[in-house]
Amino acid sequence: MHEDHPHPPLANEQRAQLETLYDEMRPRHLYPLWEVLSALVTPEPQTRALPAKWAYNDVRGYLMRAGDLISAEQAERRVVILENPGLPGESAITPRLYAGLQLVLPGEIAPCHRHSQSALRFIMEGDGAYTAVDGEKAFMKQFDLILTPNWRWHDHGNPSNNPIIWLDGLDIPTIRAMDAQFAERLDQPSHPETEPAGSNRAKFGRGLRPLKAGSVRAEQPREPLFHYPYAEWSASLEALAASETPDPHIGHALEFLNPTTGGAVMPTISAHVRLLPAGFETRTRRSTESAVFTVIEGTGEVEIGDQTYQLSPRDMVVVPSWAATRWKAESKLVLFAYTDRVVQEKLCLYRELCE
Ligand code: GTQ
Repeated sequence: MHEDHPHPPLANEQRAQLETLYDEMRPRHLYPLWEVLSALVTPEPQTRALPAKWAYNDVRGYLMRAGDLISAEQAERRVVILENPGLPGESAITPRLYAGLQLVLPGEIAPCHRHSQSALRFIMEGDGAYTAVDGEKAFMKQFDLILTPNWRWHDHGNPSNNPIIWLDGLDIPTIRAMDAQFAERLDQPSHPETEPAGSNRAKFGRGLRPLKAGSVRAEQPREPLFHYPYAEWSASLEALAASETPDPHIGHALEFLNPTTGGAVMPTISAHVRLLPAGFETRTRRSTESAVFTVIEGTGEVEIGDQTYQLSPRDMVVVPSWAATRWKAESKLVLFAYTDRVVQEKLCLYRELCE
């Protein structure tokens, strides 16, 4: 297990007797740890996930073809999954995260359901469609972030004249690893309206929260704020960039927060945006979180492990755990990212290595 303490070699006769022992153990579902220990307990993270990049227009082409072949109602969710090339068949972009591009055509409704998985939507194209969370609509604009936290009813509708496409980020593999998944459909396509559109932002998006008399806290969902508009986060990011020198490893960065906890937006997914000024190159960084990035604005390059990808708007890349990563901005580069950092922090596992 440790290279500085090599194991004494096995004699041939000893090896043969051990193999006999293993043969007798195997039908009883018993295995020798010492044969696998070094693969189980590794000095550094060993992930099956590989770095990868998807160009938006490439995925969009397949998604629009699917749009001609199957309705949102028939599909329940019309989504092309971005699958990590190292995790074939797992519907996962990292061992803990899922990614897909979802299309809702004008006039369509993706019917109301709820599930144990938490989801975020990052709007890639179109405006005027909505996600309703427990019957409150959030109307989408390009590059808005919308959450559908776990077990909240959600339906998507597109009353606009243009197709709407967004990046779905879910914790499907994490919840699968817990064997804790439940899901149900509402008996009608759209949840009845419970609150006017925008209520969540008015009540929780401005550093305020409802107050009631008495010692009992006003009842509210765990994640009451679920819409983070581009107009707001980009203004904050520009203001930050104007007021500080960029962090040498990640540039200027702002994390999206749950206003009731000051922590990550959902129990299993962290999300943030970054701005790298034109010409800026980060230093190399590794972290145990796995991350999905999309380019909002600008061009540049990213090195992820032994891969180098050219970046242009709406490209999507996946950074596996512990892959050495370096970003270069050609023009001003703005990125959106979601990661599993919050899970690792709760488990006291999160680590970074900054060179
Ligand atoms: O919109 O609720 O990409 O349930 C995968 C599963 C989207 C959704 C996905 C889902 C959804």
